[in-house]
Amino acid sequence: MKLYDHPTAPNPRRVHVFMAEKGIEIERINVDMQKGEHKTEAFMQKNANGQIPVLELDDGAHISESISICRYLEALQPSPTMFGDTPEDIGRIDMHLRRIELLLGRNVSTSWVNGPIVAKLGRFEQIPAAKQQSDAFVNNFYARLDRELSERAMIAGDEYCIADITAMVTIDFAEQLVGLKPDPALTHLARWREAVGRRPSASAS
Ligand SMILES: N[C@@H](CCC(=O)N[C@@H](CS)C(=O)NCC(=O)O)C(=O)O
Repeated sequence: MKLYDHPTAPNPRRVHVFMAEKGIEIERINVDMQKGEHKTEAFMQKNANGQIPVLELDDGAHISESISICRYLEALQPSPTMFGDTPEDIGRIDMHLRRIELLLGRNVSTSWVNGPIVAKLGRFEQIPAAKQQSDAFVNNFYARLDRELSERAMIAGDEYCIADITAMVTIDFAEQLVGLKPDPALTHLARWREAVGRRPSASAS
């Protein structure tokens, strides 16, 4: 197998952290996004979205979407589980994962697209009202996570899982590149971030 990715991009980071948790190693192919390698015709054959990461299987098939790649790897190597192993755990973890991706991730993405870094690229019309709304959503979501983390150790329960990986990567991206740092007064969220950051997988790149 080969993983087409980039050492510092956030979506590939989810797969890197997941692989580190599982002790999985895969040959990496660095896609130079500055040079637009992810938009070439050859790359679009691998992923019609023109995005990384993409997993190339030994038979030449391709799987893109970070979570789909993680699910494929989990099916190959179930232990230690990151998606749950009982019906209840699987449902609960998936619920939290979807909330992180569809609510937090989507709004961080709106703030990113309408923020100063992307504005300089001139690729998207800037909509300041959308950014104002998504910034507020993200800050409210941080407060909600803080309340939830006052009652349990990790995002989806007491065990570390794929929802923690996705939340950590999304929040780090929001903090470092979108200017959406969680308020330090959210002490439960800060405690959780410290705990997930102490895991060796957190620095996988
Ligand atoms: N939903 C995809 C998103 C992938 C994605 O947005 N990747 C970024 C790098 S972090 C990318 O390739 N951006 C270039 C583009 O969208 O043109 C996933 O979860 O893997």
